[in-house]
Amino acid sequence: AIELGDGDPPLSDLHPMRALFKIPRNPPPTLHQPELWTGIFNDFICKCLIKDFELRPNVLDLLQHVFLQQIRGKEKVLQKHLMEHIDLNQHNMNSFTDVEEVDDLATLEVLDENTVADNLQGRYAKDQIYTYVGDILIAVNPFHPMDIYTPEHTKKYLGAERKANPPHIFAVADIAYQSGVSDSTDQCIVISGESGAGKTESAHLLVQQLTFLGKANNRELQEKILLVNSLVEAFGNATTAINDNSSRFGKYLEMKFTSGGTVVGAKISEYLLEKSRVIHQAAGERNFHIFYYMYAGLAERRKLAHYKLSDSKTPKYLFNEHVKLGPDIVSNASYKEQFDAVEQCFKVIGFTLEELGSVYSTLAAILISGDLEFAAVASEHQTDKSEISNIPVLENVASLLCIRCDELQEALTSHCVVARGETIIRPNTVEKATEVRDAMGKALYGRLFSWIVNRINALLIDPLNICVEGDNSLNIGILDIFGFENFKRNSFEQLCINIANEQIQFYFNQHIFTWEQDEYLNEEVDVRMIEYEDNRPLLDMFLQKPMGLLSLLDEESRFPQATDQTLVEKFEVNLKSKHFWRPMRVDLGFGINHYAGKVIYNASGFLAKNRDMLPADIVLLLRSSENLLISKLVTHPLTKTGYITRSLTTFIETQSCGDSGEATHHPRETTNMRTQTVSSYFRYSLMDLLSKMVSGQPHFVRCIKPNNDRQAHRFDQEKVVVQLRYTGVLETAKIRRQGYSHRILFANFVTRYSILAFRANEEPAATPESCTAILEKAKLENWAMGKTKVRTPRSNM
Ligand code: AD9
Ligand code: MG
Repeated sequence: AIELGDGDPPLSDLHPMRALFKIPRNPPPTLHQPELWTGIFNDFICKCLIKDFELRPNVLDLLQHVFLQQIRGKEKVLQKHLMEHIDLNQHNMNSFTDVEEVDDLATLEVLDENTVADNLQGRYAKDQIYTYVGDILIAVNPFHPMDIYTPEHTKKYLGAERKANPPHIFAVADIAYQSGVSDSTDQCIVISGESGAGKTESAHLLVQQLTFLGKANNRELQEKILLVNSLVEAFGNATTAINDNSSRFGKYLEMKFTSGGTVVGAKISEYLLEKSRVIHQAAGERNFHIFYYMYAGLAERRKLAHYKLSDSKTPKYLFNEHVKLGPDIVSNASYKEQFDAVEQCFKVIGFTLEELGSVYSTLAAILISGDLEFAAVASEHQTDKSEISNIPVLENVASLLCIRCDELQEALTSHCVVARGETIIRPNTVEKATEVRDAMGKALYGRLFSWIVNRINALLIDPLNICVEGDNSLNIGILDIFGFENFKRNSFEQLCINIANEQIQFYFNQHIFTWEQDEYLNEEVDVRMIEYEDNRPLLDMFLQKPMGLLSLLDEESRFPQATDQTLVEKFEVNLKSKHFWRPMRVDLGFGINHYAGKVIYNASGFLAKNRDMLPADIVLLLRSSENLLISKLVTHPLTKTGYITRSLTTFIETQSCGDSGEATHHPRETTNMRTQTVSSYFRYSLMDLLSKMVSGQPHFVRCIKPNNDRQAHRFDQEKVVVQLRYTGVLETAKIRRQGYSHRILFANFVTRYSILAFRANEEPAATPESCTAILEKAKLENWAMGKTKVRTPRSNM
């Protein structure tokens, strides 16, 4: 310990060292606590100097010298302590766990993976889940209810200066709203992050705040807008292995305001619903929520029989070894509540009771159709004929769809072709009939989903006609898509989802890059051109015509004889990109090196999924339904609102159903039927989405998942760092490091380093001159003086 004389003042009295070292006032440390001083000095050197400038012995010596002088004659003892504690050669940034937490990571003196993660971790431990990186909001999923979304919080963030409050998703809504109204420009809030990171929750909170900001004096409309998400998500979300409420579609919700900022309506665009989930779910996963809600809700109302649903046998489409019809579905109180809530949403938004009944009938028909069974019929001439072996099930489906039973049987077990001008009926094999059954279930669900979305839009796009023509109305869009996915087995759905994420990432990069450049321009700092990793080559590989992956897929889908094997070979021959490879020993496998990591896809089923065929016989039959909704679902176009809608569901078969030879479909059957593959529609949707996003000023929310177990208060640094890396938060850091990326406000710089050039009791002004004096005195090199900040290149620690 250091021996001090009685008269020694506490060191905290020395100004500006107190500010410099953040010496606690109460109680102030004295020289009796050398370990505290050592810690402070250590902290100071490491946090400021090493990080602001590449560590140079001359600076360190100088600083030590000044520091030791400041504490008046106790050099030797302190020096010994210092040397013991600071092993500069083995200095490791990561050992500093007491990183100062900041609201805005862009103000961190070090912007590397570990510092950022440390910062987020420190904040997360205090339930501060939101942090800014410049104008981007990072949201770390708390995995427990938070009390920061109360009406008081809503008011607190209303038109407030950003710095006045801690970071918050409400602040993003506010900024988007204020800039929209004041600049009269459309705004677009892009939420990204992996599955379960909190995108959908964030989207809800944004709508909540924007509805409040839009001060709708029409409470009814306000209520309707708030219900839209819940309603659409009941149909488009499902339990997956990762997230109990996983979005299985992309959603762009636009809120429409008058130029004065009053909310007048809303509109949803939906993208790429994962229809295959209707007929099959991976182990541990479930079908779309609505099926379970409806089952439980109808059971409680004793209406299962009305919709021909069994109360004793789980429908195949819901069957899952972990889900029992009785205890898990029918008696599930939460499902019943959800059903009531969904019905309430429908009613409040304006759906009629008749429409509701039709929706339930369609859902029930889909469920029951999954139980249709086919058996092979051997006959003299045809050995590949099939028939339905459970006629009562067929009758139920036909009755719910309001079509004729015999016609349904025929449409499932045979198909019409025209050969040499003659219409021929050809039988379907059991396999083919099963495919048709499943195609019908998927198509009905997809179309029902689109119809619901369109109906909501018709009811909610400025229902009161407030925005008269000529009024420059304002749109604020909120994009909530499915996050990047990499499962053990990845199929066509994952490919589309990941390409969409690739596109969003590209858009993000563009903006961050531009933002960075603007900052240099504003500060009038001369920098060399910054290069950055961009994923454009990957996007080109997917989207280019005619040799991009999607084009190749479409081309192959046009050949009846093509197989998934020939498809992968086509990819291999034509995709000349370092981002594509064929893994050894994986049948039908191909690998893509995505921005967020390598994914191995299995091409099995790609062609069928891309063709997404629904036989014309089924379309025509459904069109004849006496149920208006059903016939509407299969009549193109689906929309009455004039807005672009998803038309994945309009894909119907125009090819020869895999039949060989010269047979083609009867012309009558293909009239007015548009052929479009999933991938070509997907490409079109991406462009549609981008055009919407580009037309508005973007705001980014980056959701981070802190652990894989959905646990509250658990922060897995490694997992977070991976996300920071691929979401581009760290890419921004990388870009910054290449130039004078590190910036310190004059005032901060002077406070921090004045002792290098000024006496301890001096308080130099926060001017470029003071900063220059310090920089020159300390013989620092490679710095640039901006208009408000000193800039240095940061060392790559
Ligand atoms: V996916 O790509 O659609 O599978 P999301 O949308 O990113 O995914 P979601 O918003 O559904 O994730 O969040 C997952 C779960 O995290 C929610 O069901 C909540 O239980 C939890 N969560 C997310 N954000 C918050 C929050 N702000 N407060 C409390 C939250 N819980
Ligand atoms: Mg979601």
